[in-house]
Amino acid sequence: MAASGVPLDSSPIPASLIPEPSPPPFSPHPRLLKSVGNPRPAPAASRPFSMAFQPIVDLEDTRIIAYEALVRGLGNQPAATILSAPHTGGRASIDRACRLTAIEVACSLGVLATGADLAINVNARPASNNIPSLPATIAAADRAGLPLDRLILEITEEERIRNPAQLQRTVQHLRERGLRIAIDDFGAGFAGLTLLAAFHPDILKIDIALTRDVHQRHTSRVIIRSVLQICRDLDIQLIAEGIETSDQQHALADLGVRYMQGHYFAEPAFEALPIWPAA
Ligand SMILES: [Ca+2]
Repeated sequence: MAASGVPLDSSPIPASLIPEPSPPPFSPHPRLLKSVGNPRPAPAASRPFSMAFQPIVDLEDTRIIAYEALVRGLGNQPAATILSAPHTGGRASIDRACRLTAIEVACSLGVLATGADLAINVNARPASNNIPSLPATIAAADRAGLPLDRLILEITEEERIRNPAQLQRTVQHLRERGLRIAIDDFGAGFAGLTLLAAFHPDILKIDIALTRDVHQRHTSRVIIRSVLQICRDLDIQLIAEGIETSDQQHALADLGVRYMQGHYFAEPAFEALPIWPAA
């Protein structure tokens, strides 16, 4: 993407970018301390949630390229129980807290030493149809020692983007800081060709809606083959989500899909970084 008119790394964040309030200090859940073997003083107050991590795998090199952080309750309750609960500060506040927790927990678990990147989720805010500029998230990565080029932002679009120019500016600002941008859930809801055209992502994650029956549906295979060609032409990394069976994996591999994520390879692991292939 062209970089003209976008501030450099050391420049102040443009006023057009949405500010992100300073985070509270991170307080890991006591159970986490046991799993990482890195004792810290007992936290005064734990966060109301924690994280699970699911690998994104490279079928060609047989290695994990990234872990996606997925919010969970302290008892490994599903994300919906956290995200649908009322929170002071609203959904944007919980989304931000999730990102900060994901970075802190992943780094505590040793994601840096694995060589894999960390993927965290960002919602395009319905109120402004934009994404936040994430200074608190960037500061959390700095505090945790996570280089920004090891961080992937998976952008989910909850409503149709009405201001693509502003979205482009924010995305360009983040990419100049070294972060990589993924379009999440491509092919579902509003995350489609309009978002792809609005900015040039580094990564495209194809939604389970397209991969679920890929081995049985000619139409899905034709669409994925076409999307793969778009990604090759635009130098975008394509990841297929929701892989649950060997039939799906083989059908996608036959199409030329190299990167995949799903239960077939590894379940999301609560407060742990699962290995793949399993020993
Ligand atoms: Ca995601």
